[in-house]
Order: sequence, then C-alpha cells, then structure tokens
Amino acid sequence: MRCIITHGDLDGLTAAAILVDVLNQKGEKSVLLIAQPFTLANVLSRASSFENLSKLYIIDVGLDPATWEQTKRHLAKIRLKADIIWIDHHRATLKKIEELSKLGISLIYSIDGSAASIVKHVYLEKTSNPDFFSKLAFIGEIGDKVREAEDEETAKLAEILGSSLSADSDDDDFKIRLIQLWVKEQKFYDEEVEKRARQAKERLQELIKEAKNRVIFDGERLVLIDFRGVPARGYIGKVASDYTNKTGKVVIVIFNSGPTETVATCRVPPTLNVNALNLLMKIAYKLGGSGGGHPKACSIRVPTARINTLRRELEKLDRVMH
Ligand SMILES: [Mn+2]
Repeated sequence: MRCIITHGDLDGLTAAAILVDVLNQKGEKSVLLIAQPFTLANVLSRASSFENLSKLYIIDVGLDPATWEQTKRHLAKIRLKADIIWIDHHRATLKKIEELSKLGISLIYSIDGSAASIVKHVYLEKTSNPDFFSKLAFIGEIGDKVREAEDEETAKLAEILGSSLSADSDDDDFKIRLIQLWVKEQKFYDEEVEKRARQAKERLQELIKEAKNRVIFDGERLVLIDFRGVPARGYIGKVASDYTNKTGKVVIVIFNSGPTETVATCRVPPTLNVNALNLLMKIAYKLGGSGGGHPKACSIRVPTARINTLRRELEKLDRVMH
C-alpha cells in the first residue's frame, strides 16, 4: 500500500493528484493525508501504523526544524518497512539533505520550481491524461507563484481553486475530495468548489477592509497589521499580499494560532530586494520559536508570551530593510 502525505495548498494538492493518477494506472491503492510542516510528525505517526505500507511519498511539506527530532524518529520507524520519497522545493528540507540520505530517504528537489513542477517533470507522461494533468500542474505552479497564468481561463481556474481552499482552511476532507475530483472526473471544479470560492471572496474583501483599521506600525518600508482576535485563518497570506501590492511595502500580519502561539506572516513586494525569511528566522530563534517559507513569503511562530518583544523586533526591521 502507498501513502501520500501532501501539503494542503494548491501546489501540494495538484502535485498529489498527478501522483495518485499515475499510481492508479499501475493498479496501486494509495491513501492520502494532508500535513503542514509543523504537523508532519503527527501525520507520520498515523502513517506508521498502516499495515502493508510499502511506499511513502511526502509532497510539498517543508521540513520544520523545530519538530525535526520527533519527525526523524517517525521517519526512521517507517523506513524499516517502506521506501520514502520526499518531493519538495523548500530550502529548509534541502538543508537536511545529509540526514535524509542517512535515513535512506530519496529527496527530489527543485530550486526554482514548485512541487507541481517536479511531479509534472517526473510523472506527466505516465498519467492517464497528460493534457489535463499538465494544466492542473500549471495551476499548482500559479498557486505557489513560480509561474504566471498565460491566458484568462487558466487565471480564472487558479483563482477559483485557490479561493475555495481558503473558505475553511482546516477542512482536510474537502482537500482530499478535490484531489479525487481531479483524478476520477478529470474536472477542474464542481459546484461545491464554486460555492466555497464565492464565500471566500466575500470574506477576503471584509478582511482586506479590516486590515486598514488594524495597522499598528507604518514605517518607511514596513507595515505591521495586528489580526489577533480576528477569525482570519486561511486568509492571512492573501490579506498580507493585497496590502503589499497596494503599498509597495513589506507587510507582516500578526495573529494567534492557538492559546500559546503567535504567528507573524510576511510578504515582500517583488520590487524590494529583502530576504524576509532570514530576518524573521533570526527573530524566531531568539524568541524560542520556529518558522519557514521563502525569502519573499514566510511565517514564524513564537510563544504568545513573547508578543511584546516580537513586536519590537519586527518594528526594528524597518531600519534594516534597505
Ligand atoms: Mn509548494
């Protein structure tokens, strides 16, 4: 039996769909699970209990240094009975390549593409419908901003699918249904997707308006938005991107992701040459937190008790970003 653990964003889901189709062609059954970097250890612990597991794929889940020791133990246990292939494009994963290879895990990595780019490159010709799945991979690449839509139809598809995932970002069952829709019906979306996309667009517009009222720092290069107490899960990145596009400044949105954890999500405008990932990770380590992402789009998580220091350290970045 095969297990695929994938990230629940457009890139991860489209990449997983291609792989599921290829495994179906071979008559292989596959179980799908959704993970985020900091939930991977828990999801692996579920996967390790599957009987007859012979191959595990991890797709688009960046390695989380904060939970790595725990993750590594589960990987070692699974490795005793199954092959493990990790398909990824996050730098944090590449940094541990030696440890991964010692564990006997194969890493398929791309520097400039996304997970969908890698899976397309490796598996597209083996799918049942290369035309459909190549379009699907393109949508995944648009979702991760490694490519831009070349026509209106593709842009619209990426928009509807991307929005539908925001409406209830914890709903992993919907994400798995979406993969099944792509694989079984080879249809990009259905009524449920449209409905969710519509709801998400309305909610996003409300939150974009709300963001203006919640600016707590507006510097020369940097804006801080405080979304603590605002129910905005699944929309934070979009609100930050929107504000970045409108102002041309680096935007950081702070919110609570649980009773003890505060998250700072950052977006950098394409015009600014700022490596926010490096700057924010330094703050995360200093405050006993963790984080990940890309130089122009990243997040850190720190203990809520350190919120005042977090805010001070983030404001200081305005002077560093030149
Ligand atoms: Mn990705």
